[in-house]
Amino acid sequence: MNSDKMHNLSLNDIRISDQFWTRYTGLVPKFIIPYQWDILNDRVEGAELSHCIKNFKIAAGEATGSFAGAIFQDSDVYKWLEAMAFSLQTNPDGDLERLADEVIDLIGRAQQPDGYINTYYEINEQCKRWSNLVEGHELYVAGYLIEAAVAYHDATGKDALLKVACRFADLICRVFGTGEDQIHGYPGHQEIELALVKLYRKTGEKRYLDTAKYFIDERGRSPHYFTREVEARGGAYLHEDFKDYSLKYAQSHIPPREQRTAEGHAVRGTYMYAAMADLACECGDDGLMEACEAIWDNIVEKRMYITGSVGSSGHLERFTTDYDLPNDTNYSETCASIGLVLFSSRMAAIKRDARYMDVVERALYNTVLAAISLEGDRYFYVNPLEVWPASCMDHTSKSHVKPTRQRWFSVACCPTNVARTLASLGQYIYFRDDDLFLLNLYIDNHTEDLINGCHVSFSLKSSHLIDGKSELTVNAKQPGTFTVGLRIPDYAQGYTITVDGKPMHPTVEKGYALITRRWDGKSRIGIDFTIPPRFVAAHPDVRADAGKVALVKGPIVYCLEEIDNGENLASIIVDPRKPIVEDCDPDLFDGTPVLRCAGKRISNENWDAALYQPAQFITEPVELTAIPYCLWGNRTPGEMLVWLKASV
Ligand code: FUB
Ligand code: ZN
Repeated sequence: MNSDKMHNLSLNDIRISDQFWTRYTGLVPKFIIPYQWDILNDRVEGAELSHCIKNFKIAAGEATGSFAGAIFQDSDVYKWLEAMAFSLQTNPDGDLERLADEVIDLIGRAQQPDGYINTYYEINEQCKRWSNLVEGHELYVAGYLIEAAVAYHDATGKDALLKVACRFADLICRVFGTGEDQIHGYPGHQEIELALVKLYRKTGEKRYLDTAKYFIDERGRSPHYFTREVEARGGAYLHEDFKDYSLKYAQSHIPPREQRTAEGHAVRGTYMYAAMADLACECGDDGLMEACEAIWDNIVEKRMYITGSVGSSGHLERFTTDYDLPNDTNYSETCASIGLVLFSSRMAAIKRDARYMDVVERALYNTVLAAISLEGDRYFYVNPLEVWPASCMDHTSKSHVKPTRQRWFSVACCPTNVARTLASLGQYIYFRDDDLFLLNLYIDNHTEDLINGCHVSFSLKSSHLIDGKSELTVNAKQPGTFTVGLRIPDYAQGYTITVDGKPMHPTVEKGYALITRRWDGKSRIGIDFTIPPRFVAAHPDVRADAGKVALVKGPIVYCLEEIDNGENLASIIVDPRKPIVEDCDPDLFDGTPVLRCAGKRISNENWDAALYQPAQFITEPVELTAIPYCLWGNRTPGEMLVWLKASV
């Protein structure tokens, strides 16, 4: 299995020039990294306090005070650093690099002599290391440190952070395992597993891979480590939320390789599934891969929102049951969508199967982008598909739903996760192997690579989101034979492919149209997908969407907003047989295509004070404007709706 895996290109080698995406990716070095730096230093007025840098200073003995923030607060600094590292790969910037080096020095000074680093436990000396794996997050935080260190080494070749990470990882490898003198536990929040695989790939040190594998193999074994740990504490929890804790919450009810459905906390789950895919590949473990395939199918066929988000329940941020996809009380945490991207992109590379990239694309274009404002200074943590702001009240089933993006959060895992995802977008565009080059995402870019010994440049120009057209220019500097594969997205209703204007009918394998030939000099591959806007329905067993339709075009899910369509969006009915018109208004989101269609609204004219009366509906015609879901909440706050009532 290992040998079949496709590889990502190095971010150093990809330049994104896409108009749709650079609106966001361009903000990373210019605004997002500096803004988040100010946040981490508590310098943004009106934002929740982070205290992150202060915690490191206290742990390093350079400031006084007590720890503040969530137990995993350090992870925000590490994710910010990883975003910085990815950004430096594509946008070298001396000032930002100097800032990163200063932060890395500080982290190094906060590390303890035996390699341990976690400011919560260092500052709160009475809290014993590794004593509360259920809630403690030490391994989760360590994972982000390791990922940042690998990325920073990739970006700069500097090894200061990598040394810090390796020393901590070495300690973790000594502390955890099956040996008599080792702790037989595993993380309460998965993340270390995929980080250790990265560290193994970076350093070639097998102990990192072995420990990642140990964490997956040990998890869910009976007698359960977490049960014993909680019992040893007399059933006490650090956080009140954990009173409803169950083994399923952290996917430790049965061994991961026996799991077939997505259960429990959605971020924990998706991170673990991503690590399982890595390990299945590295260790040639077919049993683990079988579990990954089944879980992925369960998510995508029964537990995922049309926007590529997961986690139907606001309570415990978790997966629930098949087809339970409520639109206004869901959690759909940004980090969980990012976890789904991590899982699906690994599956795509390992299985060489484009259907996994369909999900990566769905999550990126919808939930991940919705999570950040157009200015980059505000974020969604929870991503509902239906919002009536007045009803998002404290102490209700919607208390977690915020109708407007926030500057920051007291638990702020999502904003830095968005930053690192945007900064590393390039990694998803292509996969490559010795003689195979696969185009996954139709995002304008330029890259160069050595394929089958031949130096080749690839340039993609695409107006995919508007008219379905793209052109990939392949420039082979020396003649060479290799295969170029083009992903045929699941939403394409038809397509044509040409090479230098001549129609081609390439074979399609697992969703990739494969063109094998001897490439010599410049060739232009034209790809024209039929992707009209359309109404789609959900499986009839999705109770929340029964009798409703959503507007989509290609990967983009659309929604109605109050500012364009008036209040009470739930009173609108559309006829899915009626045409949808595409329109571009230069004054609306810089001409981003919007969709317009006719509908009708149930009027309240014939009602007086009565709450109920004999059914008699009066409707009035309305012209509706739908905008991309990812852009909602960027204007006057108000209602938002994805699934519209349909006259069937
Ligand atoms: O526990 C760490 C992070 O905080 C989780 O991934 C999020 O769901 C949030 O609860
Ligand atoms: Zn999050």
